[in-house]
Amino acid sequence: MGSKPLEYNQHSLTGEITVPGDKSISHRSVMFGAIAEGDTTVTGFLLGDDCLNTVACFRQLGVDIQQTEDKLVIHGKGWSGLKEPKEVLDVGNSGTTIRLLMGLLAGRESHSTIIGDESIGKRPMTRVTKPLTEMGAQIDGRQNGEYTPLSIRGGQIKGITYHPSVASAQVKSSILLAGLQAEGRTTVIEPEKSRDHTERMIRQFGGIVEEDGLSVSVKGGQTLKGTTIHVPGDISSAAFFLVAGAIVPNSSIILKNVGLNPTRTGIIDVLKEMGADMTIEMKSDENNFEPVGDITIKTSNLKGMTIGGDLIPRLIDEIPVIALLASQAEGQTIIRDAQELKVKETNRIDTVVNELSKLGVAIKATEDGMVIQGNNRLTGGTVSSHGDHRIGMMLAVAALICENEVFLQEKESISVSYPQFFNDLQQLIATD
Ligand code: SPQ
Repeated sequence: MGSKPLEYNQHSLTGEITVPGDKSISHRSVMFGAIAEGDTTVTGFLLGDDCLNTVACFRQLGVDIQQTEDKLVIHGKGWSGLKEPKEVLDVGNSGTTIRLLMGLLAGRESHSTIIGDESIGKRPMTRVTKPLTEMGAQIDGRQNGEYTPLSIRGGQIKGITYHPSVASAQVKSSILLAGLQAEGRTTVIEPEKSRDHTERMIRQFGGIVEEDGLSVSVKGGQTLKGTTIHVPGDISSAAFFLVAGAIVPNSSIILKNVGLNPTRTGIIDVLKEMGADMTIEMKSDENNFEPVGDITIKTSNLKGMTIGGDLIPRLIDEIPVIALLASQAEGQTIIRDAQELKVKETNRIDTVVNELSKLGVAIKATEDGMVIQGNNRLTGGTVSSHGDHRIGMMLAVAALICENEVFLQEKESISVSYPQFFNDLQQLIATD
C-alpha cells in the first residue's frame, strides 16, 4: 500500500477511453428494477464496490438479480416482491445506497437494520430519517437517528410536502421512493436543483412525476414496469481525465459515451469558463432517457474563476479535481457555498486542502469551500486518499504533473466508483 511510487509522472496523455457506467444511474437501475413488475435489463452497469453493495442489499431483500459480464437482469416482482431481510443490510461506503434504501423501506411492512463502513458511520442521516419519520416510518439509530446503525420499520405512510435545507439528490430520491408508496401526494421543494436521475428513471419505468421549477411531486400507489436501461458513462469519473487532458502538457484525449445530463454538467461549464480547449459531440441514443456525448479535451491555457451558488450541486463530486485544475490556472480560484463537501466520504474540504498542500499547491480552506492560487509547480511526496475514491483519483492525476515521485496511500478505495481507473490511465499514457 503506497510502498511503490506512481510510475507515470511527466507523461503526456493521448488516445480515447470509455469511462465506466454512471454510479448514480446504476444504483437507481437496481432499485427501480427491483420494485417494478417484470424484467429490467441494464447494460453499462457500473461494477464498482458501491453499486455491487446495492445489488447485494436487494438480493437480501429477496430480489432475483442475475449478473453477467455485460449486463444485469433484475427480475422485479413489484413492491410486494421485497421481503423482510433476515440479516443486517451492509451498504459499505455508499451514501446513495443507504439513503435511497431508507426511502424504499419506509413504505414496506417490515423491519430492517442497516450498517455501513467507518465513513458511512460519520455521515448525517437525519436529513432522510426526519422526513421519512414525518411520513410515518419508525426509524432509530445512533444519536437519535443521525448515524448508523439504523433500524427501520416501515408500513402505511402518508404523503408530505418537504423543504430540505440542502440541495441533495439523495434526500429528494429517498422521499420520492417513499412517496411512490404513500397515501396521497408527496412533494419535495429543493433550495437548488440537484441531479434528476430519479425523476427520469420513474418515467423510464412508466411512472408519473410532476416537476415545476424546484418542486418535484409523485402520487402514491404507482405501479412501475420493467424496462431496458443503457447506463451512460459517468461524468464524475470522466472528470478526472477531463482535468488530466487539460493540465498535462502535450495531451489530447477523447472520452466516449459520457452522460451529459444538465444537472451534472457543472464541470463542463467550469472547463469552458476557465478556457479549456474542449469540444463535445452530442449523440442520439435510441433509449434517450439520459443525454450522452463524446468529449475531446486538449492541453489548455486556463484562468481562475469563482465557483458557487446553484452551480455547486451540478459539480459537487468534481470539486476535488476542480481544485487541482485551478492549481494550474492563471490567477486565483474561489470555491464557495460548498459546505456539503464536509459530509461526503471524507470531509472533502480538509482532505483536498491537506493533500494538495503536501504536493506544493497554495490552497486554503474556508468555511464553505477553498481558495486556490494558480500557476503552482507540483513537487511530489506521500499523500493519501483517506479511503475516499474521489480524493484518490484526484491525487493520481496530480501525480502526472509532479516533478518528483508520488506515493499514494489507500489507493484501493478507487474501486468504489472506478475499478479500472489505473488501466484506463495507463492506456492514455503515450509511449513516446
Ligand atoms: O453515494 P455517495 O457515497 O454519497 O457518493 C457521492 C460520490 O462522491 O460518489 C458523494 F460522496 O456522490 C453522491 C453525490 O454527492 C451521489 C448522489 C446520488 O447518486 O444521488 C448524489 C450526491 O449526493 P447528495 O447528498 O448531494 O445527494
